[in-house]
Amino acid sequence: MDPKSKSRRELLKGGAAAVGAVAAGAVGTAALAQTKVAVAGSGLPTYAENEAPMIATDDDLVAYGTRSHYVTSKRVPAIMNGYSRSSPDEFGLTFHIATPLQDSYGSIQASSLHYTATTKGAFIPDIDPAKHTLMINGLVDKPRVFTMADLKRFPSVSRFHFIECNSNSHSATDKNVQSSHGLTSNAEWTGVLLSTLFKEVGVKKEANWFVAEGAEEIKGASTMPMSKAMADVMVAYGMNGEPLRPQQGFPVRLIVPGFEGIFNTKWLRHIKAVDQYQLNMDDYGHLNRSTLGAAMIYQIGPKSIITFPSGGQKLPDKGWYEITGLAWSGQAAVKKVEVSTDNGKTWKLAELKGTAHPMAHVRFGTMFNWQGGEHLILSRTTDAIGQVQPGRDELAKALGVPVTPAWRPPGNNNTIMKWKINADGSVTNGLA
Ligand SMILES: Nc1nc2c(c(=O)[nH]1)N[C@H]1C(S)=C(S)[C@@H](COP(=O)(O)O)O[C@H]1N2
Ligand SMILES: [Mo]
Repeated sequence: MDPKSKSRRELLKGGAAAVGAVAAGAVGTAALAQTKVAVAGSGLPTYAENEAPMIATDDDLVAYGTRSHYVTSKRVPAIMNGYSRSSPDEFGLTFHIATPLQDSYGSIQASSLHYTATTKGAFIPDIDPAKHTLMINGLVDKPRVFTMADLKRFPSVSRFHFIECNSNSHSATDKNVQSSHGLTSNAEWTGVLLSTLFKEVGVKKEANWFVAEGAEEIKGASTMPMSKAMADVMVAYGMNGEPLRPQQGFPVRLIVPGFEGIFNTKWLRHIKAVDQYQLNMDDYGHLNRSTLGAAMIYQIGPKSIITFPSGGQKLPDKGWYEITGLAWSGQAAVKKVEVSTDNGKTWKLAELKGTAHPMAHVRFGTMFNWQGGEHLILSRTTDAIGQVQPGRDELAKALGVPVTPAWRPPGNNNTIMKWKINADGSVTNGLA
């Protein structure tokens, strides 16, 4: 059944029920009547004018909630203007689906809106957790097959981490923040550290790398440095307080904090300790045989994006607004975020909203009194190891390439984005 027509039916049914409930509760009705008088001359609506209909919620809604039917924000396929992994991709599949960052609050995304990327497009493995296993073998002393129940018997960790696809690369052609930066999301992940499992099976000295493999027909498989496994990689089964969602790799996935998205293997079924880098299906040019080099290039640099006001939004009137957005780094926690409202001539320290966790998004904000002029607004992250988010021109100069509006820097593009507040309050891409 169409969920919309169902909720409309429930609404009508609920209206009748609400009338009955008010009539039955005499004390309640009297109390309400008093507040139905408008304050004379105040211009405020009467209570009755401000009243909302009561709607009935059915058992399913009570059992597992849903959002208000007034809230319609959605993930959409990443367009990315002809970039190789745009949707549809070179195989005709919808690979990457972007999260609506323009509508997000706080530092995490709702699980239902976390961006998602799946090489097989709409097809994902449908895994029965009771039957699923994770095998760890290769250069280990005691190879072992773990059930989901086995994994949950180890000490757990819960940590905030972002995931960001390497193709989350903005240019002057992006109309809004969902298109320019929607391939990153942040969540609280729960699971067991991979180092705990590796200690359990005993890693041999020569095992400098490990390969993680997903359960699909074309297996998502990546090679990563053993040093990263021992530092902070998680074998995660929980997300934002509940089991992983199918799109996020149910029942178990890898979280590789700060590494680009593709390494965060979903539907994880096999980890192999190896002595050399393995070239797998997932490599898309990530080949780097040096352990140190791999550790450097896989990690996302300090980055930030203003989500309000951003492309496609509008400031209705002159006056005060909070400029707000998200900041992160793939190598440390965020130390500070600065915001400029004059195209980078002057910078103001923004407030971080809550704790900045390592390799996690943190919300920032700063108040701005818009007096109707044109403004190029920018944000810039400095992380806890002192790295500063670079400007686009700065990076182009370092690479010795010209900056055209469509230029998307190679690799993990962590350059500064600009939004333009126009004189009429409309907001557009400031790189154009
Ligand atoms: N098994 C498997 N793991 C995978 C993928 C995949 O297609 N299969 N996609 C990768 C890519 S390209 C990205 S960007 C991240 C996205 O994680 P998310 O869908 O939870 O956002 O998962 C990675 N892990
Ligand atoms: Mo990706």
